[in-house]
Amino acid sequence: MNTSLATPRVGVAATTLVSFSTFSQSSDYNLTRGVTAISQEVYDLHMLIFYICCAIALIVFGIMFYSIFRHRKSKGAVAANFHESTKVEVIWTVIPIIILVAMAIPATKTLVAMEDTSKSDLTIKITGSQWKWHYAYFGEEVEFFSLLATSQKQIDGLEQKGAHYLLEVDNPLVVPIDKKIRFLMTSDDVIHSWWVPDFAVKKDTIPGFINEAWTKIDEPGVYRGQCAELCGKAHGFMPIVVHAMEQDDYQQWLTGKKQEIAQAKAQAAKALDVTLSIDDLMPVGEQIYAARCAVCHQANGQGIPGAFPAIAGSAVATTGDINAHISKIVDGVSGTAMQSFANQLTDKEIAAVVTYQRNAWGNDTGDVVQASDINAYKTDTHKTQSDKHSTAGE
Ligand code: HEC
Ligand SMILES: [Cu+2]
Repeated sequence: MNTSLATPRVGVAATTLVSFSTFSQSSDYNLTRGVTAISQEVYDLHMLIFYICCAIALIVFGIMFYSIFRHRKSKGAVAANFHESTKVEVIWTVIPIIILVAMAIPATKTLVAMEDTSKSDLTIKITGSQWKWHYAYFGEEVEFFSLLATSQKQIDGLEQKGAHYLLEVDNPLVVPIDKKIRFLMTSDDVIHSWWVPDFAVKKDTIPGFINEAWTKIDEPGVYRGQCAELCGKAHGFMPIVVHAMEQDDYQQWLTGKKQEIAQAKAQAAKALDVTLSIDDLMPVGEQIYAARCAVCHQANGQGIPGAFPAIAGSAVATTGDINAHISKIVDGVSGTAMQSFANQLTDKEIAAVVTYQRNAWGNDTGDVVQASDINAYKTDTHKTQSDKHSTAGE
């Protein structure tokens, strides 16, 4: 700071100016510069238009306050009385038009660049659903769900909140740097919005629609974002985490992920031959329930009246027909928030969570459901459906 400034008041003004320019460097209050060429462009555009607005405000209010002060009544000022001055009207129409056009030209250029998804190196489909993201890499057979990883204890205030509270996930999206990545975005239920400020990407994901966006990241790093469209109860609990890596690291990750997926498939197949005891299934089921079901049906199984049914004491989870219970999880209930978990959980996981629901919170049915039961249910219903199709065709 310049110490030669005469009065403290000027000092304050100067400090404000200094912090104003550092403010544009990096600030919690300003837009981020981000880590892509587009985000830099968006940032520059934002600052340019902000400064134009400041200049306009300064000129307009300057003239206004000067005029009020200079031509005040106590000085004996008499108001001029004129109507329909064509000259003035032309001036106050033409000047704003020039300013607007001058702002629209760079803004349009940036917007057009943001929409241009051509010549991409890699395509990733992003699907939002209540309340998680699903990523599918085109041509790679790699796809996975990405869920909030913050523990319920932190959310409930029973544990110290971590550095990335509500901004951490189990499976981050992993992408290479310096490659043009095209995103195809859609939703399975309501409208969500995939937003990562560092990329200047914020796009609605709409059921039945596919929106496009793209990014090309300059620096390796971990970038975080959130769903930016109010999408229901756990809207604030579906963060986005992107790991941007050098090409080699990315390839290595991709190979590892493919192995992981293949292993999981092999394990799921093996699980069909295994008969587990209730003591084996309950802890697994409890964990899955906490991670995947409690957000709606609540940890105590009581649900939320009017929105999510209670599982504790529910007829579906306590009486005879276990397939009716399995159906809720495998098929979902169409038109409601109860989605199909057939592709989100393995047969063993579904078996565990069904067993858990049938024996927790005083549901004590003693029923034990095995992975093979889930598999049998899937095969049966599939067969019935194709039977129906063939009958309909006759
Ligand atoms: C996004 C919210 C949501 C999530 C997450 C969710 N459910 Fe549901 N679930 C519902 C809703 C809503 C219904 C009621 C559907 C209807 O109208 O029949 C329901 C119904 C059910 C029922 C039938 C209850 C009854 O008595 O009718 C069962 C069983 C069930 N869910 C199990 C699960 C399991 C297991 C999970 C986790 C793997 C889960 N749900 C996750 C919203 C959810
Ligand atoms: Cu959302």
